Amino acid sequence: MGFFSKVKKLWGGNVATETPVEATPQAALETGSQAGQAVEVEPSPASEPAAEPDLITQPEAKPQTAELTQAWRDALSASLTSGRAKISEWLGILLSDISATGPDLWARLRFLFATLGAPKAEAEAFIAEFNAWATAMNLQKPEDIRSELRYRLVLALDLEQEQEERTSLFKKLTKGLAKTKARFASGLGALFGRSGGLDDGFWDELEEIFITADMGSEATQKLLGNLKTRARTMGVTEASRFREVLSAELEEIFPLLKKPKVASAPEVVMMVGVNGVGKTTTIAKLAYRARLQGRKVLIAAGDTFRAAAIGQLEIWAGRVGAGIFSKAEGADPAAVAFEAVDKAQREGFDLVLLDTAGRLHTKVNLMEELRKIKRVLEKKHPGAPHRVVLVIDATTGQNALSQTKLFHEAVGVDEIVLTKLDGTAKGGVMVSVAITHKLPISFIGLGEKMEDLRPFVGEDFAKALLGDGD
Ligand SMILES: Nc1nc2c(ncn2[C@@H]2O[C@H](COP(=O)(O)OP(=O)(O)OP(=O)(O)O)[C@@H](O)[C@H]2O)c(=O)[nH]1
Ligand SMILES: [Mg+2]
Repeated sequence: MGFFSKVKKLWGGNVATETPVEATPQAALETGSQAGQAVEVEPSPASEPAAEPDLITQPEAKPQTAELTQAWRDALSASLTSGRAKISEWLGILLSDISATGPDLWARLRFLFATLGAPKAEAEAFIAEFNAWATAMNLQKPEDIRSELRYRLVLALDLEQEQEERTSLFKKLTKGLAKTKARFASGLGALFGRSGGLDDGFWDELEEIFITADMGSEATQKLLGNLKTRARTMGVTEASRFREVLSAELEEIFPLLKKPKVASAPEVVMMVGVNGVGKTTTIAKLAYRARLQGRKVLIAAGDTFRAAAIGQLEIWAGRVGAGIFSKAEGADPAAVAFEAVDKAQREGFDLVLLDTAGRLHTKVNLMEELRKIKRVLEKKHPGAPHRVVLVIDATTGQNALSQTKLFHEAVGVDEIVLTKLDGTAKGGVMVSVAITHKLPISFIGLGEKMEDLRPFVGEDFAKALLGDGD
């Protein structure tokens, strides 16, 4: 569900092209702002016209300026009604001649939302939040403003699955994987280019490539076994056709992510992982995503070992517009978890993201503590934690395997977030984790910005890794 839950039904030709009518204050109230009202609205059939009271008006305070000429309005409306959501096209029109945030941009955004029939309260909340973020993060470069606005609109309007957005993410993934690809694929090109069949020499060479790519011996053996079977099934006997086999195997190697069943709100997500892997920043990024999708998010500071960890979370919560629950340094993390869920239940939060400490995984205490937190959560809120998410730093290579084993045995990991994939040559570790532990990867971190955490798609990963140019 996007933030503008009622907008998507209008996409694809049914956008309001008439001058939008003014929303009554009552209608604005009924549509609710995002806070505490993340009510799932079933999209109605595309043919259903928008309810008039939900439409917002053109900005009254600002008379038509050069930026809001009729020609500009017509161009934007035409782009929006052209049948498909071509994000870059309408975003280009929206931002033409705009180089800074300010009244001109807000007026244009109001027109965009009015044309889409967005509830006024949500449109105003979007603008206010974007403004606050741009100020807090000191967004000044036009490309940063554009990139931030695009991410926000894509999530708010639920457009992440649109082809164009997927293509843009794919490009980013390819860029992030460049070093891994260089290592993983160096040698593959020569191997696939040679004439002849899949003889022992071929398999030995392939094994060496996998080992060099930091895949580890256990995963390498499993992968080789799978590939032999797959080559037989596909009837591939030539080295020159082996790329198809490897590509098909990689596309299927990553288990699919299961949607958690949440019988009653809040959904509780427990983040685990060793020191410095990116747990806290990933929590901020996940909170940010969820907020942009219209959910009410509470961050719980379960890493009570360092005051700085609590402070870091408080800052992030403030920035991304999430609630925060924290206790003093040294407090019992299980008590933090319990009280945070209690607060979430009382105050109608949709999602609780629980940070935990990440001291060395070789310390047994940490695992005991995590088990205790899990037990307390289960007791407090049946079904919780709905997801235990293990954060892994891609740059650690083979250590990722032992970390996964330890955390999985201790608390049962549901999914993995792989951070710092940008700039490392060790991304091949994803393949070994998937093969060895059969755990799905939900998100990958491709940089330090909020928008750099993106859903993982195995098929795209395989394509990016084995695509042209190796
Ligand atoms: N390049 C890059 N840096 C990242 C990514 N994710 C996190 N980081 C950086 O990694 C560093 C550590 O992140 P934290 O979120 O503090 O890690 P943590 O796991 O909470 O660490 P502790 O609380 O000390 O256990 C920060 O500087 C982040 O900006 C990513 O995907 N790419
Ligand atoms: Mg942390």
